[in-house]
Amino acid sequence: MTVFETLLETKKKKGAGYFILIDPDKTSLETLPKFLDSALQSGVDGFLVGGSLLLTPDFEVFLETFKKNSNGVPVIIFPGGVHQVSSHADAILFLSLLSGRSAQHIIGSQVLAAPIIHRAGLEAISTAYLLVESGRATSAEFMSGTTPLPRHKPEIAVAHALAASYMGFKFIYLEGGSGADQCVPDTMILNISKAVSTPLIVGGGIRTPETAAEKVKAGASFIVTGNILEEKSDTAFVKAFADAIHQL
Ligand code: 1GP
Repeated sequence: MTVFETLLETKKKKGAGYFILIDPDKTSLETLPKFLDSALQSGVDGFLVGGSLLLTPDFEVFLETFKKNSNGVPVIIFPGGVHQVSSHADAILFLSLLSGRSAQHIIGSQVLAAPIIHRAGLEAISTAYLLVESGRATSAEFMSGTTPLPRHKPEIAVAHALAASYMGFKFIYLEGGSGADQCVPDTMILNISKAVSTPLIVGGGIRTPETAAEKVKAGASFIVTGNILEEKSDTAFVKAFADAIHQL
């Protein structure tokens, strides 16, 4: 079974899935095994690994350690650039920044990355990446130099999601941005989920299990949390997220 098929099964069985995002620049190799153990006990469905920058010298070693401690739960690269590819992961989100109008971020970097991904034997999961305005400039917005979708214009977001679905993307990632002030609005998620059947990943600024549950009720298939677990990562808190997201 591919990673994508496994994730679809998770959604079917649990109602929605929970992804934890780990930025290699913010997590030390020493603390990683303990953190992963706690996350696995809590019922996480997948790990996303990546960041806007990569100051950490060894992405390969980081992913190798990650994979060894992930107990079979999918490890998926969430790349901030073409330099974030490793054969130690199970899959990579093959992102195209459809909310922007930069050819480089829609297809240019993808052409550079494709042969590297092919050589690494990684499963590439095509993902339409839609940045959504979230109160203040985020790293993704700054680094890509693109304008996010206006948060109070769900119809514009729906048009982008429809385009993504007609283009055959496997996932649509609605992204408020790491550490966003405001997360993706429920109305936007609701409108998009009514218009397309492509599974929606929603992340950015989700700080409580209650907020995560609201996003699932609005139509999110997968929820991502990153920053909040850098502040607080005890097993009970992570489990509260998993339980709020698994609504079946
Ligand atoms: C960012 O969607 C992810 O790419 C997670 O965001 O770090 O704000 O949880 P947070």
